Amino acid sequence: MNGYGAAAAAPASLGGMYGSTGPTATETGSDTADHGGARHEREQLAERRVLLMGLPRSGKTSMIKVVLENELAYDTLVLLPTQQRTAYRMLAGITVYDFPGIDDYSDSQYNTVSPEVYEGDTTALVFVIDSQGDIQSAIATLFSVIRAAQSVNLLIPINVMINKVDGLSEELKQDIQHDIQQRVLKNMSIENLDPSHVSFMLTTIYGESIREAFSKVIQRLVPQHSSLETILNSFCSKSSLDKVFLFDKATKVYLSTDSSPTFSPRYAFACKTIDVVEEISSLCAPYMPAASAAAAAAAGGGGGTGGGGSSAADDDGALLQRVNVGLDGGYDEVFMYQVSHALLLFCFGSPRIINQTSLLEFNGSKVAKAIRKILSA
Ligand SMILES: Nc1nc2c(ncn2[C@@H]2O[C@H](COP(=O)(O)OP(=O)(O)O)[C@@H](O)[C@H]2O)c(=O)[nH]1
Ligand SMILES: [Mg+2]
Repeated sequence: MNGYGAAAAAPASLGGMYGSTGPTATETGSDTADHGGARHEREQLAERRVLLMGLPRSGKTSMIKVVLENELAYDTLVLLPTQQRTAYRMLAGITVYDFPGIDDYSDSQYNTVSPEVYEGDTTALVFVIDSQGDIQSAIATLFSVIRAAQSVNLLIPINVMINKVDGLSEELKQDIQHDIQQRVLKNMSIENLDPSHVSFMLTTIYGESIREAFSKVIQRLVPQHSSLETILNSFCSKSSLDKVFLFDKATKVYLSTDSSPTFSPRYAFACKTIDVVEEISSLCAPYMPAASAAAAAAAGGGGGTGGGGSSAADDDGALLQRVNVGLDGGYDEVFMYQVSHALLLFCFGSPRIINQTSLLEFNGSKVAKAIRKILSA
């Protein structure tokens, strides 16, 4: 659907297996990197990184396939086990490292994870627990990882994703989360580990919860994330908007949002609307005023229009699209602003802003320029 998804999420070069003495290859075999003697040298890891860990078959690789490579959840049913750590590059210089599953943390393979993997204030840890699997072993392994990570980086965010919650009732999901949360926090206090950077999320690859969870993890790693939030706050207040998301179009992960509360149904709605509008756009010939079309073509951006609303492009090819939708029984205005070929602002507003589209376009173009500058996108 999007023009660059595969390239943006393609596996990047691989770090070697820790402690290996020979060349290693990516899972896809497309890239090799020699990290002979890696135990003694510094790891060649991306500065902004997400470490994806957990027991085998908890769903780590599936998450990546669905979120970063736009595969259907059903296509992950027969994934082969991950043999080697594999890197997937995202926007904004962030790399997600998919680790092989860990059966037993004391197993030599995992014990050789170099401590510096956990270092740095732009490193985040995601630990995936299968909600329908062996939770006891998963928690034991999680503790080994927390001990190792906090011994070198006390501030590392630890995101526990309780996965495979599809098909569970709301009540059961809450019970499972409560149970896991209680056990982890209790044991942390017994072991004198710091619980303040541990968070818990319920996820399934069969829904938007996995993209939302990834968004929350990744936001903190985005360059100048607090400046982005300030820009979006000001965009909201100056343009009478209720909520703005800055989306990576390829993955529908949001890189930033304003500081008002984020409600999951709104995020899920935004994802679905982007899909629908893109689908319509791919079917319809794009309409653009002649001058704007030329500017968009020159900037190499633009994309399609449509989705039942109006559109206009600014000098940089950034494009405003308006879509009327019914939300929560009420009637909201939804605007999408193409910041670049890769980024999109998704704005929720009340019906009264329908008369202020020129203000929105003006402010949107300023905000888009500032975002492009920050993210070099
Ligand atoms: N029902 C369900 N199955 C999932 C989910 N996530 C992953 N799976 C399945 O779990 C199995 C193992 O997934 P995989 O990604 O290989 O796990 P990994 O070893 O942690 O990388 C696959 O058959 C996936 O389809 C989920 O959210 N719900
Ligand atoms: Mg795997």
